[in-house]
Amino acid sequence: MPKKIPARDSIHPQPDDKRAVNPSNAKTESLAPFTEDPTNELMTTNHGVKINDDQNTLKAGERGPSLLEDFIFREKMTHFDHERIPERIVHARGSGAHGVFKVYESQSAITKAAFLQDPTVETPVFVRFSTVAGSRGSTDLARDVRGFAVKFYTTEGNFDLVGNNMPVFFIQDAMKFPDLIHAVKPEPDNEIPQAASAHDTFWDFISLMPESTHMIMWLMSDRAIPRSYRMMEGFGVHTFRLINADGESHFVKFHWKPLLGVHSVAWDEAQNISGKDPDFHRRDLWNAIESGNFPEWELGVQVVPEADEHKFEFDLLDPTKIIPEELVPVQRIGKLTLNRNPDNFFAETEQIAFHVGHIVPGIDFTNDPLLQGRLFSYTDTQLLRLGGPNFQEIPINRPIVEVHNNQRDGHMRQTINKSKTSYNPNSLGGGCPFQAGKLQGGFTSYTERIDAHKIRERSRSFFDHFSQARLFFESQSEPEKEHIAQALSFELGKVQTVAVRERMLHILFHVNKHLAAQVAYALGHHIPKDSSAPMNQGVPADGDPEHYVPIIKDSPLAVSAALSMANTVKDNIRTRQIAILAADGVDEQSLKTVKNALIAEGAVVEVIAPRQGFILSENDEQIPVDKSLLTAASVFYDAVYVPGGTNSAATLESEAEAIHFLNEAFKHCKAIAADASAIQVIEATYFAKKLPPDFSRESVLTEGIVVEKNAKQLASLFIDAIKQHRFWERERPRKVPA
Ligand code: HDD
Repeated sequence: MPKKIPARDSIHPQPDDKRAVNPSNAKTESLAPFTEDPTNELMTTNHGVKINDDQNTLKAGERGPSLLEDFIFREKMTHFDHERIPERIVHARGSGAHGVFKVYESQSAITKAAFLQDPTVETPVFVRFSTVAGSRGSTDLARDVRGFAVKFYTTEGNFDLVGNNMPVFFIQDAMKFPDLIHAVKPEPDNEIPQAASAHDTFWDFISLMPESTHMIMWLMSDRAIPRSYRMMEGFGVHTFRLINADGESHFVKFHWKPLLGVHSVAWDEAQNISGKDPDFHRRDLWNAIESGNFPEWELGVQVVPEADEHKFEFDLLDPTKIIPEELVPVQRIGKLTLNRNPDNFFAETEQIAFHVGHIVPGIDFTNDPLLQGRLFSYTDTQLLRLGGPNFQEIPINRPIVEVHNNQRDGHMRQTINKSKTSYNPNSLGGGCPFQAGKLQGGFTSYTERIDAHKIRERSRSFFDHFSQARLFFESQSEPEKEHIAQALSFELGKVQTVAVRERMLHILFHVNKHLAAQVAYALGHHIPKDSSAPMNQGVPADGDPEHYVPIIKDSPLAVSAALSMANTVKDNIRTRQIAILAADGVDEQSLKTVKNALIAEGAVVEVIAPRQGFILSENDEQIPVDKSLLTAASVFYDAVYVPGGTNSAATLESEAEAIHFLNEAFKHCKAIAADASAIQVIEATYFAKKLPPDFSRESVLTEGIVVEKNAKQLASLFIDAIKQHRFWERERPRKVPA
């Protein structure tokens, strides 16, 4: 039995360490015996022998050769040589955290799942967010789908909700998954580009797969460049089933709704962050949890009774379709809170093994052909990645309930199974372990009636590829539409093969003619007129091209408000990062008034000055500097404030980096505030001339620029502006030279 070591929190409780108050839960306790802490311990080999010298190899004489006998060196080096495991074939780049889930009220009417019954029960979870295409070391800010995978350690075993931050997928059948990923990953001859879809093979594939059009709209939207993992929605994508105690089934779509709202960065900002801090999202998640700003999401469900399966214009089994919230509202049934960072990235975040097939009684699959294929892939991939069939024994993967079955042995087996029998039925082991009857919580699959021919085909109900792509596009605000057009122009602009670009224009034509025209113009192409030609997806198996011709129709809904990020939560500034640009001679009164007001609203504020250390205020007070203009950049912040003070303003006005900071913040549509006495700094920016002659209260909501004498008044206007997140209207008339 390994030594029982207390979890990190109880070893090093610190006064300001919010982690110390984390409730311990069944998963924390299950991890504790495997947790190592070197504090006040002596160094040993892996076999427990104390090490006297970790600096030198054993040698034949001071200047002689090293000896093979040196078991300490051999062990250390061998372990090092074997430290790496294959990265995930997709979603390699990720970041994770521990947390808890609580249901608001019993969901017994629709499901018997134990973790959805009792509002007093906290279910431990581990969540991993990820990008899809990039390698482990790639940037967080790539234009990409984000993975949103949640492992619930329930009292009935593990339930994994392995979702994304977009509610649909590129393809309808898992058969196409390797093709999709081969197309988006770096090209095979030169392994370029890293973590980017802007290249020929991706768009070649997409242009031949009209079923991907809806997902492409999401991918080209700002959803693909989130401000933070904490500000993303999550979706289970497929239609699943919920099963209640009477065996009744309801179809369900799972949603995660972030309490901070859904926010993104600008594309130029994303590219800039990728260079300056490729760990931007990882750092943001880590810092938020370390500082006690625990990220929260509500679990939402859209529930469709079994009898309504065929009520919709689309097929519930088609993963390229959403159920618009106007048709079936999202009911918020519980809350997820991430409250503890992992102790060790590799042991927890890297080794966690999700599987869409990990379900518990009360939840079941549907026949969505993408979901069905996923049911095979996830265990298969862990066998390679984690090295064998015992990956479920890795501490982070263990359920909090006991495991008893007749599976045995294999590489790295940890469990010491007692009993002479490892087969069932048996009499020598008393018949143990027993099968669990229904009343004992044994899992039984939903008894769906299937009466069908074996057939390698796709249902005709899957062939409307454009109506929801159009619904998504039409539901966007004007700036969001503009961003989609720009993203498509960027991505297709990187494509070398003219025929691929042309095929994509034909597809876009079916979404929105104006969008197709805008992109065609940017690419220097003709606006497509006839759009029927390139719609087949290769040669159909039965030789009948009819089977691959998309159905062109409209969605019964013109727009769906939930699809636009413009309608998201904008009522708070919690955890927003605010920069205060200051220099020696700053007016400490206004600096402190505004800083305190921002902190009181939950923002994170940093003072940035020409150099690190301290600045001296007008009244010779020392004000600590958090970052210098050299290490900070506007792209790390959501808003910027310039306090008054004649000398400070004069210094900043002549400091090119400070002016660039402001110009760039303006370019990226962020809230900017300045004390009236620091107006000369604003006047030194290129955008000053674009503003109305006197900046007033009225200018705040349209432009997000506040210039004000009274610090309290300024703080309140500035806070209102930051709540808006970004002032996208500023982008027109463009362009900004920052
Ligand atoms: Fe997948 C990982 C989400 C389709 C095969 N997938 C993976 C992860 C997420 C998703 C979030 C990372 C989990 C983690 O953090 O460890 N995948 C999705 C969603 C899909 C989807 C929402 C469509 C609705 N995936 C999909 C298909 C297949 C796979 C169709 C194959 C048939 N996915 C995998 C995989 C991965 C994976 C190869 C790589 C690493 C892993 O599983 O553990 O098995």
